[in-house]
Amino acid sequence: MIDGFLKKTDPELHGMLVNEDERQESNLEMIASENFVSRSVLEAYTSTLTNKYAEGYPGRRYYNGCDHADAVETLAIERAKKMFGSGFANVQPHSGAQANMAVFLAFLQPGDTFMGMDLSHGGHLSHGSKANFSGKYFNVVSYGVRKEDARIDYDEVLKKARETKPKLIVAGFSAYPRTMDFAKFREIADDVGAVLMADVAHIAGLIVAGEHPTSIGNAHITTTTTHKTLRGPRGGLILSDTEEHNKILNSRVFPGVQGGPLMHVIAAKAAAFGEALTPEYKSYMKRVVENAKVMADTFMGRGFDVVSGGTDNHLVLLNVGSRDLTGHAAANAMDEVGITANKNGIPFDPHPPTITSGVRLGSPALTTRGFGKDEFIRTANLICDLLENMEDPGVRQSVKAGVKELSSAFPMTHFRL
Ligand code: DSN
Repeated sequence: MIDGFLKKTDPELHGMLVNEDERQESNLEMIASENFVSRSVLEAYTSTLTNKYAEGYPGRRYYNGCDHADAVETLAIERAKKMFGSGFANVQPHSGAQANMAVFLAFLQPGDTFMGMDLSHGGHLSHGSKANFSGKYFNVVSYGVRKEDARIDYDEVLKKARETKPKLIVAGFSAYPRTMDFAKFREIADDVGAVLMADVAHIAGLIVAGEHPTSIGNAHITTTTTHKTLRGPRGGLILSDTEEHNKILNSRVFPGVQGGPLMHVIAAKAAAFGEALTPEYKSYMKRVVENAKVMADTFMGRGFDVVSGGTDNHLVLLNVGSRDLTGHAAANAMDEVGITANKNGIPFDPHPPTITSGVRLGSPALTTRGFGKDEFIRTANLICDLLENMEDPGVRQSVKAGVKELSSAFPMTHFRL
């Protein structure tokens, strides 16, 4: 956190926030959807724009006093367009799920059919889970991955699309370690006359840096969050290809699903987008992908089952079920020694989402911290040591010591002045 008044005015809350700073610094953060923002992003996030109501869009606000808000939002929009090479951008969604909701409201009526990846095969809650608005208000047809190789079966997607005639198809995921073929998805969408929406929340940074084929030009609409590989503040973003789509999406974000935009978050998005346009960011993303690969190779070298036999992106899905463990037990044991990850369902998982047979691990945050291949190999080996000896307190102690050594060697200096 940025030190200032809080320590004096509210020591109780200050203490809690410092505890979180310390947790982030002493633990190894491997949740694939998390990252560490720069000091500049954090500073923009804590700006006085948090005080400002700015319903509407630049030049067309419902409140006065928006000149500076307009300048900031326009800057964020221009940078977003430049980053992705897209024609139009809406930087107001408060989150990825709200970005997706706005797209659904733009192209679907309640009861209409859309297709999305099954949550248990790597999709996302907002891609049609029954527990989410997307699954409650629309008729959802889910596609998944093949049992043999855990890859999307595009022939099966086409077959299902022809049978069910969805109005919209979502190409996106939160736990698919392989390259997504957006061109193939567009062929399928065109075949059935559907709108193609790409949700690139996890791989946005890879796309910006050229480490994953882009959805722009294939998908009619692309949504993303801004806080994962993009390394910005928590929030959402919508990119579109035509004036007509942009117009309807703008109206679905505000006033469709949101009120006033979070202008301080939009300022922090502008700061992060500025960083993502630099050569340093490009080289960071290259390292993110290399580090995930080296991590997957290390697990497989130790005889662990990595879903799909490796990774093309920033995440690795470890099948701990094949070692008679649950994701729940494995992720908790990792947490105890200071390695933060999340239990995750794997395709055809026999366990429910609260238990699971998998652990999802990502390289973005630790790569930001400065970890290179050697450190990822060491970290993966520590995880294997732990998972092979779950009941051995001596191993736990030595893994914990290894974690401490690694975290101490990479202080989070990028945060500080
Ligand atoms: N919860 C995010 C993730 O961890 O992938 C997706 O919204």
